[in-house]
Amino acid sequence: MTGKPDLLVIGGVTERMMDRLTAEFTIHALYDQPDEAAFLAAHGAAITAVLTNGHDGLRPGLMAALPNLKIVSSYGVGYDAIDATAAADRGIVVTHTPNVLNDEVANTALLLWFAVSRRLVPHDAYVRAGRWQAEGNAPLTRSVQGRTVGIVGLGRIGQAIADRLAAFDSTVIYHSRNAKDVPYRYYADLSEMAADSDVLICITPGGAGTKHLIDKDVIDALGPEGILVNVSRGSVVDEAALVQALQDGRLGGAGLDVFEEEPRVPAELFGMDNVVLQPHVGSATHETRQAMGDLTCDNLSQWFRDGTTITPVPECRNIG
Ligand code: NAP
Ligand code: 8YV
Repeated sequence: MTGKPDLLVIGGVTERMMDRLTAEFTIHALYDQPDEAAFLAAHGAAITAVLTNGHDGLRPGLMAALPNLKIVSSYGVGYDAIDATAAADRGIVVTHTPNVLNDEVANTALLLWFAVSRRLVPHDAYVRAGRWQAEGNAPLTRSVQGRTVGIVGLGRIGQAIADRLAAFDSTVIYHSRNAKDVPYRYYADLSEMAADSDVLICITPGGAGTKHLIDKDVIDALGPEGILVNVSRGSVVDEAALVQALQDGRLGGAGLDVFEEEPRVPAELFGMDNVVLQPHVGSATHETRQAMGDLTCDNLSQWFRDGTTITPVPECRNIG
């Protein structure tokens, strides 16, 4: 008996986080348990804190098996894999890591758009295959300068994307549920915005409210010269409709960091040179993951110190 609170760690964490957590908590790593049911029967009642991430979240059955849970600290900003309303109803506070990753994810969004538009990956292959020498200059590409960029979800990260777009003389337009006090044109109708966009960058939360927001109609409105960038959640885009549109030539290209069934990616995309694929790495740099990890741990430490948290999700702002 150490007297330290019992923390259930659901997914992998960095060494820096683990060093700090070990000093403050009795750690139970769920991923090390060969028999989850037996583990929960033995330790479920002792666990007062959970550390998870945007991907693993917290399954409802697991939350139910932790009767004395007080806090869920998630290593990421998106928390669609955690039922925060159910947690709030039980008096459990859920925290996440907003803002510290805005710049990184915004950079990733532009990186994907630029890579697709300027054919970065096929051009790299062209050089490596000796084709530059053998066949001469590669074909021309489409400029990223002076484009109309539609941002789907003008929140913290969406605004960071818009800020960067000024350097590329973009016309920024946006769609969200509510119009904001910003100098960009608001579209209540997403298909209408897609029709006016050269590039559509999707950066809403995931979950039921945004499921397949980018559907066949939106993709068709974006059209054969349009580029779709998704750095939000795979669930936001109807992936089957996207694959079909790319196969039919009804969409110009796509830069995708997230997928409906990660880590499974539709194999049809692998042979397409107008598509750039990333393994959900929008925030995955040493610098940003360190800031996210520190905030994830800070929320836990502060809760056990004084019963408050730094960055609770909106559903839990009245707890602690
Ligand atoms: P945020 O500040 O809450 O912004 C979300 C935006 O989406 C808001 O503008 C919101 O505006 C809009 N929105 C919400 N529901 C919508 C709907 N049904 N239709 C249209 N717009 C909707 O969140 P954030 O910090 O920018 O993060 C956004 C998301 O990015 C996260 O939730 C996460 O899923 C994703 N993300 C991905 C990565 C990655 O590695 N790829 C990294 C970080 C974050 P209204 O309320 O006006 O609708
Ligand atoms: C993380 C993310 O990859 O913050 C988010 O919502 O999607 C990413 O930053 C994810 O949370 C896993 O840690």
